Amino acid sequence: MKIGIVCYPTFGGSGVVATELGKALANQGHQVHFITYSQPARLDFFSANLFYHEVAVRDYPLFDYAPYESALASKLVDVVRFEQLDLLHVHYAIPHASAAFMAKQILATYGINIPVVTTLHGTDITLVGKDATYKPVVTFSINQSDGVTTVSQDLKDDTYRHFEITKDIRVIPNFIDFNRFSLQPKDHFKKAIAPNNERILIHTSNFRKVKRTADVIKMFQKVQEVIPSKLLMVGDGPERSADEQLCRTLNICDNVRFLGKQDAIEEILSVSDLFIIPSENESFGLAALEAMACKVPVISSNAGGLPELNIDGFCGYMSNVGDVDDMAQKAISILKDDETLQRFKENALTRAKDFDLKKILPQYIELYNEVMQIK
Ligand code: GMT
Repeated sequence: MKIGIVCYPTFGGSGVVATELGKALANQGHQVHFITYSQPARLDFFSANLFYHEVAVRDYPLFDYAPYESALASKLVDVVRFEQLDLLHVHYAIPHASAAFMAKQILATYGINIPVVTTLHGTDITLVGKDATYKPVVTFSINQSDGVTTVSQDLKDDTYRHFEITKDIRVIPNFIDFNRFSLQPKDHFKKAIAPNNERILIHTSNFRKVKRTADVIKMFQKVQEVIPSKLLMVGDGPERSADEQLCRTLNICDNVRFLGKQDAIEEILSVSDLFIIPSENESFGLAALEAMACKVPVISSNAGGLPELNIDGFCGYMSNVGDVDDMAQKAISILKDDETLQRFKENALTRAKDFDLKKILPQYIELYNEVMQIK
């Protein structure tokens, strides 16, 4: 197949899923064309089956806001026509699904019928998409897609709840590539962070409000009072400064390190003992799955699709959103002795295997074949 993938090329979960999916399809011999405004973060190598087409947005003094959606639609028309693509797969509804719809209409005037698959990732539905600013366009473009997927049952339910959707939605969860995410021997790194063999807790995100990063710090403050431990805060975003200030106020700076954005996240996860994800909402929680694949158990909130990933009492625990006392207590119960911690670590890996790329990739290929047949 010749597949066009549209995504946000950043470190965000939707861009990561889109890029990893494209790489996996290319490994299977499909030709994959990424169409976006800059090189996707995890597409930094050469492969014979991978192509990247940059969407250039022309600036003009008249524009307060450059029309990216029009530039993207035009680029899609161009790439589909001249690379003879079989299918477009767009990740994140806004503005990718509507740009794909426009491209599809234009391509029809050339006698080309290009099927479009839209994957909804979370905030495109739960936060941004349901806002009246975008809702009619999001509803329309989902309904016009030939195939629609969500990354969890919860996101599927939310989509039907908030939008008037006439299309069938298929749940295809996030996946993990064990070739990259698995426990690596990084003892020297562990020693540097936790010289006295303290437990290492970790949070990775884009530090947006929805991640409730302050809860990570508040629960850690309670954990480190009982168990000698360190906290690694990985990533960057709007809440980081306030979180750093909170650490100063709580007087725990010696035990907390803000590492900023990191590429080799699997190496940092490999020295970690517990992953914290207390999000207000989380359609799936790819960051938690990456941790589990590296044998790191998870303390999560029970919001959104997190209960579809984290099995309470097996590979971690769940708490109500904002209940930092409960999160701290449950973290302590996992970290308190080596035997318990080891059991949760093994279980985390066991659970991650349910989302092995090898199991999930065929579900996308099956959907591609279905939408190509009805075209
Ligand atoms: O988590 C974020 O803020 C990034 C966001 C995105 O759209 O890139 O991630 C969403 O998509 C991921 C991949 O499908 C999911 O694993 C995340 O749970 C989801 N984030 C939210 O729902 C907040």
